[in-house]
Amino acid sequence: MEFDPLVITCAVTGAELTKKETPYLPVTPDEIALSAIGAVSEGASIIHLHVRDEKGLPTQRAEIFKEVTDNIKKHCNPIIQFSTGGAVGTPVDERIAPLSLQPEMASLSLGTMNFGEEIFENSEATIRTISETLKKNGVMPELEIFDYGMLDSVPRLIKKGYIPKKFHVDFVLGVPGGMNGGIEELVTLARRLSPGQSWSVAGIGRFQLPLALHALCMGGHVRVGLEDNMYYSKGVLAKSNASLVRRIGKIAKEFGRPVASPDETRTLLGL
Ligand code: KMH
Ligand code: ZN
Repeated sequence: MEFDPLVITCAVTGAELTKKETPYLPVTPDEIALSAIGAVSEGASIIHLHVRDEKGLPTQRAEIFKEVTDNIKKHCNPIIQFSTGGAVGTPVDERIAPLSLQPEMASLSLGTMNFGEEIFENSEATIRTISETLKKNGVMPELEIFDYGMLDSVPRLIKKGYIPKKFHVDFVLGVPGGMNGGIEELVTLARRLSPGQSWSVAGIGRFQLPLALHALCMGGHVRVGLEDNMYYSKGVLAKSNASLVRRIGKIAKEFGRPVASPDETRTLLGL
């Protein structure tokens, strides 16, 4: 079977973890940029980016996104995908703030859900506000699908004009409150996509590696990184984002799927 080169996205820090859980989590702007550069040097072509403020708390402040992005771009040229999810509880006007910087891509979550003990709010009004801002700034969305119903709402949201024709799909599986991170769930979701639709999978925690391996064999793409999984193997913390990217890149090459460069990824996604 002929597959496209593998697009590896690295979600370098997220908004939920802290250094208390893992000392290897990058949190300052310099640490985040350095970690992203390391991930790119191992084959990541998309960086899913969250940033933190001076206290290490999640923020959507545009100037910090700019600082980190400028720093990364001095060394390499990955697609930088801003998070519009922010942290649980971030108001929508803050979530859209960094989009004025016109990144190549940004995430767009398609439904409200329990997120562990909290609520990740993505009402239709929130989705509309984010999607209008994406459109205004010419940013391609990556649709974050945490559960089956979110995928079902895609055609409806396209009809309403909330989702543009071109997008990338990312299944985020294994969040407590979302869809389970089993192989069956991934297969069921991927089967529902239109032929030729690009997709990746982000498995949370212990689901990261098995789901990535299955995506590799199914012709999908993968997202790895400390935002989703702080362990390298059972009970062993991952020492860097680069190590998680390196492992999947190595396996992909052995399997016969070359790893896509940033420019190959741009072509694949139609950016
Ligand atoms: N921090 C999560 C609540 C995204 O980046 O778009 C949401 C999140 C999704 O990480
Ligand atoms: Zn995120």
